[in-house]
Amino acid sequence: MRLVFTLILAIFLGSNAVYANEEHQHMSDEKQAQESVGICPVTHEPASKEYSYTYKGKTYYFCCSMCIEEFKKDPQKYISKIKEIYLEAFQYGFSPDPLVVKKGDIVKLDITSRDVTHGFYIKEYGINATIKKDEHKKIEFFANKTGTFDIVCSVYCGPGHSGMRGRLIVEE
Ligand SMILES: [Cu+2]
Repeated sequence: MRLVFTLILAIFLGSNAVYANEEHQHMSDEKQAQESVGICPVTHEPASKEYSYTYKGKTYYFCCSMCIEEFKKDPQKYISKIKEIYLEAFQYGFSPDPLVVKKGDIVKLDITSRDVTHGFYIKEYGINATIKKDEHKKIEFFANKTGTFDIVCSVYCGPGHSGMRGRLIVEE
């Protein structure tokens, strides 16, 4: 029984990964961020509104019903990998800096701007967002690449714009 389940899961994960890649080519990152309900904590693929499960007062979204069952077996195992981080952009930097996470984390950013409109661009993770003053943007990504990455402001925000940098460190 267990083997059958594993096989089905493997097939499902395989097809899902392809789907995610195709989807990515058609949608801009901005659009994807707006429509997405985040990343499935089990497969790390885009989650769907249709598959939600509330645990200890918090609602989590999944890519399929099987992932909900998987999550229920050991919720803490998956929740411990979700890092919620509040981040501020300002003239001319980001706080916290560096932003430090671990490989395998699902990073949920709540980004705001203290002053003017800024951009939040991380090339290696395909993230690019625009954040207006006092606006809160939620950005989620799966930290699957280790290293130190530049966070760049992608919207002209004043004379110091070109020097506006932050760092993302993804630890092994
Ligand atoms: Cu800026």
